[in-house]
Amino acid sequence: MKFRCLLLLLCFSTLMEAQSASKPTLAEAEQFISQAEARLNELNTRAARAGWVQENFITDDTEAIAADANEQSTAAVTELVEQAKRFDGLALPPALARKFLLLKLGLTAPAPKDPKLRREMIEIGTSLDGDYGKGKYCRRPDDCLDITAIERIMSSSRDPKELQEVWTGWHKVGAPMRQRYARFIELSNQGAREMGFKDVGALWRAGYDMTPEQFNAELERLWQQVRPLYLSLHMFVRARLAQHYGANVVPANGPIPADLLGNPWAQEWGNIFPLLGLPESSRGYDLTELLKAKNLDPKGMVRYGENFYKSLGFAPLPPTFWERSLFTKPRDRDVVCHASAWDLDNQDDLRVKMCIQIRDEDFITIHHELGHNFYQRAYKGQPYFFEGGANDGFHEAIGDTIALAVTPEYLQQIGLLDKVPSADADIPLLLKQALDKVAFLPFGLLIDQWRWKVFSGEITPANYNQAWWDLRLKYQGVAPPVARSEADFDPGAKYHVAGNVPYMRYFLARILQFQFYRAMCKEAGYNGPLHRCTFYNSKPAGEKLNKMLAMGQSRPWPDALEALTGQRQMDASAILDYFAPLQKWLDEQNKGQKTGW
Ligand code: X8Z
Ligand code: ZN
Repeated sequence: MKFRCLLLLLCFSTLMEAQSASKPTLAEAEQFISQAEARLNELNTRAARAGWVQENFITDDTEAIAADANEQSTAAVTELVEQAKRFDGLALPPALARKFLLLKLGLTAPAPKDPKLRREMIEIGTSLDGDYGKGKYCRRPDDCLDITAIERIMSSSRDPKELQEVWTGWHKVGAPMRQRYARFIELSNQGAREMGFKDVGALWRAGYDMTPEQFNAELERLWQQVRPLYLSLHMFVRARLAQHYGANVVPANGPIPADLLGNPWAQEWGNIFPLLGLPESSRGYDLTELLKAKNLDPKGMVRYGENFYKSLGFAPLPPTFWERSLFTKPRDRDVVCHASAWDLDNQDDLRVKMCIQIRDEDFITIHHELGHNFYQRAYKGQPYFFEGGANDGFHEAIGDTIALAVTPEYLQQIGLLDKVPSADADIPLLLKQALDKVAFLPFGLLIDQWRWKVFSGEITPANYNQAWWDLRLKYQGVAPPVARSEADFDPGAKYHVAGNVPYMRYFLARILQFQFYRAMCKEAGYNGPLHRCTFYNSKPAGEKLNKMLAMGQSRPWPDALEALTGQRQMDASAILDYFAPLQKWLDEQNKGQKTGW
């Protein structure tokens, strides 16, 4: 019996060797990919369910369960990538070759083949995400602030002492992550190398249908296009903040303290509009006030978002979306409040998870999240590997494109605003918009400049924090409000670093959304000043958008871009067009002042 068995085994392994040694055929490659798609689809659905529970109920147990599921799908990808090497060099039709590439790019955190190391990496990743979600700053033992409370204070407090204290308090969540983060980088880099990439950053940059060098050049080109606008905004804001807080708090020619910009990360500045010397009423309305006046609850806000998509011809969200989503921060447990959109089964189980506050910022974020959900549903007919954004910047841009069409005219049409303000309100409205959209650009660009260098080893744990603040200074012109050291780990106080979510996508999205918006306005037959356009109710604009969304990731992104905009290049001229009147106004305000820091 033993003998027979051994023989059988021998025969079997000889057969396998013969198969892997023989030249693989196209039919085998096709079969390999279709089996991989079925397997990963199932494992991902399981991991998504476990991840949903973990982020909605952070406990040691849910972390362990999520880590298990994540481990299984990560192990499967690692194994499949290894097996796929057999097909290297085989001439494949473009769509199939694309699937092989997308298989390799499927893991944001590639893991070592060694199961023990893989487990270690995944446990660290899950614990960092959980630590961010549980993060709190306790001013007093009975007064602990979570990130939602921190954001609220930083957006509305005008007391520099309080701002500095709360900023410093929140940034304490980073320090305990430092060592685990360094180990996480080490392990994931090992995984990337075993897959044939130089490091994880190289893997992340491989998802843009061009070489890493070309991608870097594209980023630089786009940044140089928008940098003058950012510098004008920075100069103006600094001068007005100096008037408000005094030159001892805001230096006339230096960087702006990062705690004074209305947001814990100084990434979007819209909340400090009231400090900039324009009368609050100059905008004609305040969206937060309108939402409050309507007595809207979080779900009601999401309904408005859904309604916009429906007006473009998209089908309503399924009932399960409303039953299963999280819209309000639970009182009695820790959740990851950072907004996200989920597609649990690659079919209809779409959800958002968000701790909604009744304010303008969240109204925009709701449209952003729904953009992910409508994209997910539009490409659900694609094969597994093509279920994704044309590139990740596209995914982040869709909802923002819709939110750009939330104009005074639109708000009036849906009954939130009585009277559309006159053209006098244009500059104040554009300024408010620029504080969010333009201020974000250098922030969006620098996070992964930092991370790519961390992955490549150019930034080491010994200078994590210094390098972070060097980039913040170089690109944003902001400085920490209190002295920092390598005992701190300020990158960890930003969700996407703790949660290992790539960030360049948001920079790309800030450029792309204006390009999409301009194209949809054109499709809707609009031809006034760009910033006044809404394409609410335009079926032609919706159809064009849907055409691009339905392509998913099946084609190189320039094809998708062309489908919506007719252009094959990312192009910052749309964002510049949109803000052209503001740029002119800022130039006048800034006369005689020094630019830069
Ligand atoms: O993370 C997000 C979304 C979820 S994908 C809420 N955003 C970035 C951030 O908050 O840092 C949207 C804008 C940038
Ligand atoms: Zn997003």
